[in-house]
Amino acid sequence: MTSSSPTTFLRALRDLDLPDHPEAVVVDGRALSRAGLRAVAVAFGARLPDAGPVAVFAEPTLETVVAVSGCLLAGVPVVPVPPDAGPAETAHVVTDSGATCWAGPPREGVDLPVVEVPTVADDVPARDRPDDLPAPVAETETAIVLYTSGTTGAPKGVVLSHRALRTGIEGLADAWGWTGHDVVAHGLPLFHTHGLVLGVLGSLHLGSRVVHTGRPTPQAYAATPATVYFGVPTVWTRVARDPEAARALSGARLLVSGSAPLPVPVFERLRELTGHALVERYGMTETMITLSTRADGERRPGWVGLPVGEARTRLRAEDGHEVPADGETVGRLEVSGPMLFDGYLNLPETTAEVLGPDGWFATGDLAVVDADGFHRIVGRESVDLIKSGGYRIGAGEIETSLLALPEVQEVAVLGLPDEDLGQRIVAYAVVAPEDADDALAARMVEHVAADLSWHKRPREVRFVPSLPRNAMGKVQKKLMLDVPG
Ligand code: MCA
Ligand code: AMP
Repeated sequence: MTSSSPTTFLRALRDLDLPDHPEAVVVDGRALSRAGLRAVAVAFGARLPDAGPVAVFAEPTLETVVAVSGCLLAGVPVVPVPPDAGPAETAHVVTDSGATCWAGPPREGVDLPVVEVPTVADDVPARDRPDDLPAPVAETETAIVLYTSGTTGAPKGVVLSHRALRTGIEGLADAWGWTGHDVVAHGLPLFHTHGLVLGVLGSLHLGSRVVHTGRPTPQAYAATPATVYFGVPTVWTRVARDPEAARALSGARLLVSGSAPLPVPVFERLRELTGHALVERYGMTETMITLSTRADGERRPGWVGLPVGEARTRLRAEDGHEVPADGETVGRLEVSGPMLFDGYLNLPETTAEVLGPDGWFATGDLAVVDADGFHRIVGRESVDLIKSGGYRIGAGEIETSLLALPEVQEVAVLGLPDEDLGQRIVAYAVVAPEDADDALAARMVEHVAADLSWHKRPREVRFVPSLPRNAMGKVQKKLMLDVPG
């Protein structure tokens, strides 16, 4: 296939050749068949004013699925907007992406024409309901722009083509034996790769049914019959603490964990309770899913397995040489393949720092590989990229936000180990002694939740007399991580 081939992403939604089901897509109890979804998605696409990107308020609703699918079928880039983002972050996403319209309820910080999202054919006037699929765009066209955090600055738009999404999903179909016979269940956010691209769009490409549980609680998973369950480690940690819910998942075909490291004790506990060794996979917004254990292969606790589909990996030492595949020597993980992103929107220099002209992307993760090609992720190079509950959060953006409060003189944000969230966001702040009280700590948390997003709020504030700095004045975060308490 050449790079200019027309897109076939969302094949099961385009062709309707696989068996349909009245509940092919269920979100929080509301359902559509694939034929029904296609009709309303095409009608939504027909309402778009131009070919500009569409900002979609990505609540976990059927409307979000319709709007995202409608954009992709129409060949128009889609920009999911986190529903918990504050006005400033929402405005940044909308402005930076160049979105020309808005799909969702009115929102502070958004001044774009609104396109109504239909959810049932009855909502769509007959003249708007031709269900004629628009001609597919080239595979190399942008499908989606996903905003994600870096170590500093505002979130960056990760530009992914139809080809990246298709090849990424088809690699997972091979690794997991994922077919139209599956029912996928999850309750993850619909503005990231895991919940939206894999859970929803992957199902619409491969023809599996998908059920979004509203929230990713153990009880909701237990109450949802499915063959494949997706969760971030926090979800699996909570399931492991609820034996009744865990046992309800025993009949599944696969339980899949990703987006952050799955603690080995959680893997072991779930094996006892469910009889399943979880499949663990590793990916990034920029790369889709690079590594995974296989449905038909070894599952090793603490390891993320083999390259998925057309993904290739290499591990490099500081001197640029590849490290030996001995299962011990740590190297910087690099990835190449057709599922890679095309760059950060409007940021060619930042893109060039991580994506080489040879097509290799530097992930910023440290890993080891053994002689069988099995990979283990050891950690990240930078302490400034935090993973909390599976969300990627930049320490820098939280620090910038907190420094806007007049009481905060200096601040350093760290991700400290947390049994539930993997890492919890802790803000170490220098303030005048008379200001250092619970009221200010609460205000700092609320400020970040409102200014950035709810999931970026510090879970804890610690007032300290000073921050450790080196001779250059740089805060020594690694030293702070070594100090208990
Ligand atoms: C939530 N709450 C709020 C708000 N939002 N309150 C006020 N304002 C808000 N905006 C309340 C909830 O109602 C709830 O209250 C409480 O806060 C906690 O909510 P919960 O959602 O349970 O949050 P949590 O416990 O902090 O989060 C755990 C979580 C969440 C559910 C696992 O972190 C999550 O959804 N993570 C998924 C992240 C993800 O999908 N990452 C994938 C990135 P109450 O309890 O009273 O009801 S993509 C990626 O990494 C790649 C490519 C990959 O490899 O997958
Ligand atoms: P995001 O762009 O939100 O997908 O975050 C990507 C980052 O999540 C990666 O660079 C890793 O640091 C981390 N990550 C994802 N999956 C795993 C995993 N299975 N084990 C360890 N880290 C992971």
